[in-house]
Amino acid sequence: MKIYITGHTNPDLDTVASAYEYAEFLKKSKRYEGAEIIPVRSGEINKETLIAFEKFGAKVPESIEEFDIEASDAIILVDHNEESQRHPKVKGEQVIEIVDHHKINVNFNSPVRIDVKPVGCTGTIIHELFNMYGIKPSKETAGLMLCGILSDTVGLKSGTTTGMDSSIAHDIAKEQNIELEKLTFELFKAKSDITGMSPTQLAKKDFKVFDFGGTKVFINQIETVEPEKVIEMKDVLIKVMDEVKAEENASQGYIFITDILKVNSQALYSNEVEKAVIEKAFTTQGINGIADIGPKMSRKKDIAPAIEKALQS
Ligand SMILES: [Mn+2]
Repeated sequence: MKIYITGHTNPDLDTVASAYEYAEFLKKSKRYEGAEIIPVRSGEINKETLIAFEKFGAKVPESIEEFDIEASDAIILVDHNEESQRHPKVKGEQVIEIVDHHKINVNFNSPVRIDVKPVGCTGTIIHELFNMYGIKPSKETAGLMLCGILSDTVGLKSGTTTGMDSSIAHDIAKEQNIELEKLTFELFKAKSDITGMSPTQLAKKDFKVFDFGGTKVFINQIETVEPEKVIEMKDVLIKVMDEVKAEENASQGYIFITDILKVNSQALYSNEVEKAVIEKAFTTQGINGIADIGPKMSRKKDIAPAIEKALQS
């Protein structure tokens, strides 16, 4: 039997890294002895992910597209659970485990092992599992965990950061003699690099599609140290949104531009319905397609729940 481990589509650093990390955990803990464990990625990796894998000498998982997944194979989801964020090759009946730190929105026909914790990063949960089983992650895996934590918690500053994320990050940094601030800055720089990206690519840079009570909502987030560079492109970004929404089967679509140094986000919307949702969700006022939503950084904790709530009422 083969067991594939995959993160969400349009992958970010934590999602690709946690597939790699969890593969090592399963092999070392011998949970599925005899099975072939294969970490994969559900899409092209971004610059930040590439830098992290290169820095720690880890091999980037191959694309799920390269494999013929058979009905007898099993699939493990890391860093996501919702059907709208799974790769089309992932069939619900093949899922045997979920390791995640997002809101749960699943429905399976058979029992599934689920490890979900409200921490800042999936890598943190996997690190905890290593500890619980008395095994140690390799240097590469620990390095990726550190990068994933810094990326997902925006340098341990996001509201999603827990003491567990912070202490694991500090432990790994100490063990490998890494300066946290320096590594954080390297990742921030890679994350903010939008050179060569078309408006459509930028509009889909880091998006997720949510199903909020039947309404499909596209939420893209651009985390950057140079928000003005993105805001300069506001009008063209808004213009491509109709096409992007159609492609992703979403009836609403938003782009959030997050200034990761100043800890502030602005929302772009493309019609009056979306404008009303943003104004209600964040008690703000939109002007010409853009609204300041204040010191909010986390899509999971600050942004998506506020939109879901505004849609419900
Ligand atoms: Mn994550």
